[in-house]
Amino acid sequence: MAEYFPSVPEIAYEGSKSTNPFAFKYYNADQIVAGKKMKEHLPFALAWWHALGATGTDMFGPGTADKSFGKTVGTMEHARAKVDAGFELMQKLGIGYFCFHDVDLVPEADTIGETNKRLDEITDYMLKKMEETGIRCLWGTANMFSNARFMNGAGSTNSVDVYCHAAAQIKKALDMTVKLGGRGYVFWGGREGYESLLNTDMKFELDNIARLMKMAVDYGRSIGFKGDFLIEPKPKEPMKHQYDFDAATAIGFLKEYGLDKDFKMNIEANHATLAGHTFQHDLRISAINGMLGSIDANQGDYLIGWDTDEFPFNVYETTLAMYEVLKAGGIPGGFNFDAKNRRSAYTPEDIAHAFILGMDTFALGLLRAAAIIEDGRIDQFVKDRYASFETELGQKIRSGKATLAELAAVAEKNGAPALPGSGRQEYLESVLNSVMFG
Ligand code: XUL
Ligand code: CO
Repeated sequence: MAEYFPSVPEIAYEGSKSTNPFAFKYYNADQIVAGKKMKEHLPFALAWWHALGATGTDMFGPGTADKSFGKTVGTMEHARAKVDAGFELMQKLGIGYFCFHDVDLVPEADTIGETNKRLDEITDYMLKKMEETGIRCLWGTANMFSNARFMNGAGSTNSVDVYCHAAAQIKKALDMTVKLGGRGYVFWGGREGYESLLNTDMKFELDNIARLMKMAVDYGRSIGFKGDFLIEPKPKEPMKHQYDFDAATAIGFLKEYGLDKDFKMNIEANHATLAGHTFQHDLRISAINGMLGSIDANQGDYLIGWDTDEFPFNVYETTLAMYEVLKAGGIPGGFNFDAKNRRSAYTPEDIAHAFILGMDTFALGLLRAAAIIEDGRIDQFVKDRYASFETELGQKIRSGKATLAELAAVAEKNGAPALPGSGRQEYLESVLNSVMFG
């Protein structure tokens, strides 16, 4: 079989002193960290759309990377070459999972029936590769934002015909996710939002999105899908305002419509920062609600106001993210590199370097997060900070048994309270640095 990345060797762990550009410096799959192998903490996934599809095109110019894999783009031959290239890349990098949109896999045909036939053919081919290699599917999804028909959204569209088309795509994407044994099914509502409230019935749209999700859950469960449905929040881009703004908003929506038992969050770092939060914030919000499902592992650029989908290299961010993941006892999903090379890094070797960077950055994050927990100073500080609520009165408040009048009487008796203990932020930041850098 043709080799699509002949200049990329199998990537092995060589340790932090290695200067080999084609080696992991920190990601050592079988190394035990906090009681588990690194590869079990970090089920990495390749995003079909970026790794095998994105060419670096932007608003001002065409692609710079050749992702034709020697075939004519838009043909089934090309679709099969992408499968071969993708599995070769995943095997060379030791990546155990992939994620896909329906239209990442095959060119869309004029009719749903013909597109579905193509999808059956390609998933048969992928299944064979999966059996040969042991590589698995992390999650599937339907692309309900690229085609012009979705200009006003899918679940939030004003057109009942478009709504039906979205239903057909979700149904097929769920069939494929089950066929490929996917752990999750994602809803990213790229066009589920609005540009102007002058033309938008917000309540109507939210109700309809929830109805579509409910139908998806009913159908998914009826065909044996046991994994998590996932909402991937994002505040804006492409729409001015997107309904799944951030984790807190999406969780509120799921609870409002009774969908919270079937759904969890797929938190993307760059989406969290676009919402004005840290990555860690949205992970914490998800975790405390029991809804930390999966992660889209990338990073944004703090100077740029859109979704740059960069491979992560910010070790502070991945350390604090892995701290949340470890404290939550792990995630049922995985770490999908929803990330792409920069436009000027267009060669096949650049793709390998990008994954090495991302995997090493998360491995470092895992190592440092485990060290923070092991060190214990930060966790102990947080516990001590709330110690006044360990008193009898504090316990009564926490168990919901105290009344406002009773507390007012205590306040009157005690007089003005002393200032609460210092937050010691700068001290804690220096603890973090000393644990991270030794
Ligand atoms: C877009 C984005 C999507 C989802 C899947 O910002 O993150 O690629 O991950 O539709
Ligand atoms: Co994403």
